[in-house]
Amino acid sequence: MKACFMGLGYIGLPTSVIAAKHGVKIVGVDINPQVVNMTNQGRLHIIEPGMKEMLQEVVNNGCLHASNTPEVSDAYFMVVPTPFKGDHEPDISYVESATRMVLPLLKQGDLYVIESTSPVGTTEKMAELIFTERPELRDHVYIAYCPERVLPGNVVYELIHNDRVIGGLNEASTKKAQEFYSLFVQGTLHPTDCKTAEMCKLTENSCRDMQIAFANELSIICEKAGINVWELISLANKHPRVNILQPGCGVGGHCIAVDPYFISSEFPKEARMIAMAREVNNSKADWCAEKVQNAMLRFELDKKRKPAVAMMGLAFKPNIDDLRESPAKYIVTKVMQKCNNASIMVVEPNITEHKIFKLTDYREAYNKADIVVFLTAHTPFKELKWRDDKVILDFCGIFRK
Ligand code: SAJ
Repeated sequence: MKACFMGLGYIGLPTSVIAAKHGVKIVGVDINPQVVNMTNQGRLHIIEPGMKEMLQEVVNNGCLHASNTPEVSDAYFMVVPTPFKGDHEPDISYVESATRMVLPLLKQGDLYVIESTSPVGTTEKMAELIFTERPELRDHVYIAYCPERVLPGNVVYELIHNDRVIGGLNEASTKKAQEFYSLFVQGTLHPTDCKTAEMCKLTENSCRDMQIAFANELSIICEKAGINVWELISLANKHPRVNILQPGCGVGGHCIAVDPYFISSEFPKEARMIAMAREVNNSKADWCAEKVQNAMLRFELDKKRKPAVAMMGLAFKPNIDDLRESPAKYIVTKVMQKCNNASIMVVEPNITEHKIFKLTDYREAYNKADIVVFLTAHTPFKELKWRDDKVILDFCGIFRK
């Protein structure tokens, strides 16, 4: 069995490495020459615990190699980005161009799978593209959608153990795709049709976005009411059927902050709560930035001098180095733009250097600052002791009860 993975990013690379470990011969394709070179040298271009050793092993034993063009295989996987454009409409052009690249190689009996998060109807659209260009393949290739659902940072475990949803263009395609994933997935492979599988991925991330929006909305209400939101949530969660997530300074990353728009842009009248959750989570970052600016102004009025401010955390979630769509980074930038004469220290313990922000050690910043703003709940911050002599804005529950 030989498989061709189109896209060697955060999902394509780990999936192809795990498949190679389970006996599938892999060609991984990427348009970025640096990614291709590094992969062929057995060097990991992403940060993912446990992945480096596995990549070295499958490259050294010849089970996986990278290239900038696809090769004739038995199965083809589209694992490329699907960003949004304009007014949050999904952009499936990468899926389409990856499909066009493999089109000339497809032959009878092959499997074609989309893993990229995609708007409903994408698999059927790509099937039409394939059959228009290669009419002789109609009813002779297997086409399916199988979304990934792994959590960055825990990918090796989740790729093998999570259940997966597999939606074929027809039953034969679903079965063929199930056969492939059963080579390395120990979780259950749930069969469905391709539209349901597409919607399922969008639903999972929209559900989490809505639950976080509920927590963020509560945090704003509690602030006005003078209630500790962390204590409140922990108490409410003692109810056997209540499980509220944690508020923060907003929602970031390339999944939860993006995927709900794939539903709301296509169903704008119907997707009212989904769209509202996005608004609530986006506006939480502005609310936090405003709180910081107000605290700075108050300090200046009271003390007749400008405060030293520590902004703690830039990553989009705890204990990672990923700043994509990070609300923390957005807040730091906004505060810096509004208060350009202020002394602002920026802290991110998971990266050593940043091309825009000069980074300060977290202990030093905490000691020196008059105002401390906790944006990302990185574990090292939790060692710090509460100080009554500082103004502390704890947006992510470092000192939660
Ligand atoms: N967040 C909160 N409060 C919480 C949980 C998260 O504010 O209680 C924030 C985080 O700080 C972060 C954002 O939400 O800014 C997203 O983080 P996350 O850990 O919830 O999710 P991601 O984006 O790293 O990964 C999600 C996962 N989806 C779900 O849990 C439903 C993952 O399983 C998916 O594979 C991934 O999206 C994806 O690729 O779609």
